[in-house]
Amino acid sequence: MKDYNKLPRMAAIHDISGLGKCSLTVALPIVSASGVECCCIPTALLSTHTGCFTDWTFRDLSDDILPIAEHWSKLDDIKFDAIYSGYLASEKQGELLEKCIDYLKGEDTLVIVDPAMADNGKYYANFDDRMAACFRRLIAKADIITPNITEACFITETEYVPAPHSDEFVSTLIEKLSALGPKTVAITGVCPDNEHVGIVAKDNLTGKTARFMNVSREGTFHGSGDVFASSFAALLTRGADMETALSLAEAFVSDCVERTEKRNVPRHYGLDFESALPQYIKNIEKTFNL
Ligand code: PXL
Repeated sequence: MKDYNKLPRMAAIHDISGLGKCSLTVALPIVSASGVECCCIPTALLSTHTGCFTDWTFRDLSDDILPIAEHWSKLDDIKFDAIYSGYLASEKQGELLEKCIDYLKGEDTLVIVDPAMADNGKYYANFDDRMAACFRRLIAKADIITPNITEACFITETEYVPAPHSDEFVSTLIEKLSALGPKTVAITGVCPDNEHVGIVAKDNLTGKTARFMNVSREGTFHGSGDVFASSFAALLTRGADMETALSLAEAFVSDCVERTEKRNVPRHYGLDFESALPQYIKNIEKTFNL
C-alpha cells in the first residue's frame, strides 16, 4: 500500500495575481520546490497585484472558499500538515479563513498567517485599520506569523517608525505580537542601520531568538515578503527548526533580490525567484540529507 500522507501537505489560501509575482503564483512554485504538496484555495483573481499597477481587474472568490475547504475536510485520507494564508481581499475573508482553519486543522497542523496588508508605513490599496483588526483576530489562531515592520506596528497599534529600527523596538513588537498567541513570530524588513536589512524571529516555545541580516539595497522589492513567507512556511512544514528554516529562506530571498537587481527588472514585476530555485533546492537537499 502506498503511503499517500508521506509527502507533507499544505493548504495555501491566497489570491492569484496573474502578473506581478506574489501570493499563489509565488507560493505554489516555492512550496512545491521545498518538497511540500501545495493545495490551493484562491481567494480572489486579479490581473496584477495592487501595488504600483493601476486598473487591475478583480474577481472576488469568497463564495468558493468554504465549499472547497468543506469538500477537502470530507476526504477521509486527506490531512493537512499546514495551512498557510497571505493577502486577503477583504475583512470578510478573514472570517472565512477562520472557518476554513476550523475545517482543515488537525491536531498537528501548523497554521501560518502572513498578514500581508501594508509596507513602508502604508496600507495596500483599499485597506485601513479594519484590516489590522481582522489580522489581530486571525493571529490568535496562528502558530507562526510573518509580518513586516509596518504590519507588526499596525497590528499591535504601535506607532510606525522608519529605519533604523533599534533592538528594543523590534523586541517590543515581538513581545506584543507573541501576546496575541502565535508560537513563532518572524518580523521581516528589519533595518538595524542604514546598510542592513533582515529578519528577526522568536520561537516562544524554546525562547530562542534568531536574526539574519544582509546588505540592504535601494528601494522596495515587491513580493519579497511572499517569497520569504512561502519558503519559511514550507520548510517549517517539512520539520525544519526555526533557525534552519530562517537561514535557508533568508539565503533564498537574498539570492532572488541580487538576481532581480542584476537583471534590472522593474520592481513591481516581482522577484527573479525562478533562476534562484535550483540553488535553493540544492541547499534544501544538503540540509535534509537527501
Ligand atoms: O503580498 C502582496 C500582495 C498580494 N496580493 C495582492 C497585492 C499584494 C500587495 O500589494 O496587491 C493582490
